[in-house]
Amino acid sequence: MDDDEETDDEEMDDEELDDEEMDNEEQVDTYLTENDARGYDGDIEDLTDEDTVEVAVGAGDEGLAFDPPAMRLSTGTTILWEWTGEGGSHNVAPDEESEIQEFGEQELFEEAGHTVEDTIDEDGVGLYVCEPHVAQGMYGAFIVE
Ligand SMILES: [Cu+2]
Repeated sequence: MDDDEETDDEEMDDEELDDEEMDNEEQVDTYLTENDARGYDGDIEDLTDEDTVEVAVGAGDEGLAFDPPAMRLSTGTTILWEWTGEGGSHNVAPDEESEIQEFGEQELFEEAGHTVEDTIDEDGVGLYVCEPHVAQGMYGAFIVE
């Protein structure tokens, strides 16, 4: 009987972990789908265990997307936002419903080669938007775990 109880407990823990992961994924997917995020096809790019990841600001045919629009990162990863020079002036503004708030660039920049670096030391979900291009679906999101 003792063995059975132990097994049940382990199964419970696994389910709780899966639920938490699913919540993060669902949050990212819902956010990007509801906002018609450009370039998002349902794929959350797995970039865990990378020290630094690059996100193009002004990607896609018209320069009105983030690339990748959705990604999964490990805690402590540095995000390097790099402006492409396409699509006009952009910023990277954390959404007010974003769990992680300490990242991005509030100011507008247009010129190619502008970069901003953020090292993300907390777990959770980051949701963000380029404020001048809300109507064009310039949205992005990431999971840190
Ligand atoms: Cu923009």
